Amino acid sequence: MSRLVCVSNRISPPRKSAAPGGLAVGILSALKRTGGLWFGWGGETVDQEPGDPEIHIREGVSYATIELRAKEFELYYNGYANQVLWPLFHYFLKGMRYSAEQRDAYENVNRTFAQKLLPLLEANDDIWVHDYHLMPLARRLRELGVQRPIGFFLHIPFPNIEMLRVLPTYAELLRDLTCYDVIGFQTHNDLRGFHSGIEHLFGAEAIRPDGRLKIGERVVRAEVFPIGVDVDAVQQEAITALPGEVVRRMTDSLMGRSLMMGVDRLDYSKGLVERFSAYRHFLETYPDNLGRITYIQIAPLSRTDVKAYVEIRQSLEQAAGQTNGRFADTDWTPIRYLNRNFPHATLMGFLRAAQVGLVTPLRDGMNLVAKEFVAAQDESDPGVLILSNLAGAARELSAALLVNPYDSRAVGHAIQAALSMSLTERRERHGAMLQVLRRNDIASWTRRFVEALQESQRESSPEPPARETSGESPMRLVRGLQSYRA
Ligand code: GDG
Repeated sequence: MSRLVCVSNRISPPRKSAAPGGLAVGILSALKRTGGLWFGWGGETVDQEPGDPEIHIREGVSYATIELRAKEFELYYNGYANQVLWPLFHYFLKGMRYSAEQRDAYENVNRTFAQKLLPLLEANDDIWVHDYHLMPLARRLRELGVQRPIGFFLHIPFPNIEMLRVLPTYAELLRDLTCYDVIGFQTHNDLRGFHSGIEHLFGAEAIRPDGRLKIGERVVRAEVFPIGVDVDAVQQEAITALPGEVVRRMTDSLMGRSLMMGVDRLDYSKGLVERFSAYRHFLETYPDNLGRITYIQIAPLSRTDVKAYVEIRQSLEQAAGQTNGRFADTDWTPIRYLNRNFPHATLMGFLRAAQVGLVTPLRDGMNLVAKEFVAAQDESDPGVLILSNLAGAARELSAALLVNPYDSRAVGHAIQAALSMSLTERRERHGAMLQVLRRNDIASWTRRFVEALQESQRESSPEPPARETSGESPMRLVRGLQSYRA
């Protein structure tokens, strides 16, 4: 039996509440199911050469964390990953700041990841790399002799070649991706974007009629694996949290008013400025709702060292202040805007308590909050999801009220429609969405990807030569020690 090794930029260390972020939520659910190793940066930067990985084992999952050099981390993470790749892949060209120095750091960090991971690998590993921080990792691992299957899943959108071509090193990026055996995308749209790049670089014949890519002698699978949620776990969390102290205090404070909830990392791609303006528009257009609805927006801070994130925070504080200043009464605040982090279960309780879920990113790979909102609802009296048609989730959740997040009038109308929707229609829409979520939950996402990875190995080489390891694997030694570290 093979072992699953997940690799991501940042790992959620054991004994700490999961960091807010869809990637961590997805990987952890995958590994809890299969067991295996999660390898990534542990959150510490150093001035000298990073040491060996630290390893913790908990509930069948091994966590191996590495340190990164402070200077390099700044250029790689705040720089190339989040000021080049993130804005570009989300179609925000204005926010993109390219520099060759950042690009070099990105390459170096990927080389470090490969070097530090190599000694931990075993002969039967299937390696699953996550997200845009680590696109060159397969190339680096191959250079070190790794022959096991390596898959890559992109959690964010993949742009069309006309957008990708803005990146000076776009060809290298595409070539690096073809070093993987399986490349997974959230939606068909992203796969089409990737295909447009492959066609541009290698010609249309590189995409075979069966969908496989033929790049030189290599056959690569590029497919769609929309990430899902653990429906039963979310439901259970929501039901349990609802009567708990924190959620109870919140619902009591509503004094019978309708609740509209938004939960997003504070990120310009999540469309919060546009959302606040749509809500203002709604209050102006439908003044009967004044004093009758409370909108709670939870937006934990993220990437606080990147300028664009500092700016968006200021704009939001201003926008929330303006709306509250204009419409609030002595006993009512229209927007409660919180930059706090909550335990996941509490969030699910908040979502269950809401009559409206407002999820309006300007561009999003998938958006798990939209799926969690549906899963958290009471099936007999469900709330209504308002969802951006520019989120990957809109493909599956077509029974939501779909809106263009830039159109504040349309979003305002959707809020009104959600608040006045009949129980029959709410149930119909919710039932349809729940069915989709159950069919494609987090377990089937993991299973489908891992199966594709294993099949790719059988397809390309029936008897893969194992990488030679001398003596006992360090991973096995650590398992023997059963070292637990907080
Ligand atoms: C990336 C892609 C894709 C939120 N606040 C807290 C918290 N959360 C949880 C939510 C949800 C997750 O974090 C956020 O996931 P999203 O999908 O909404 O957004 P990204 O972080 O941008 O995720 C995205 C995803 O990867 C998965 O592939 O869907 O498109 O951008 O689960 O509930 N969790 C905790 N405290 C919080 O305050 N514990």
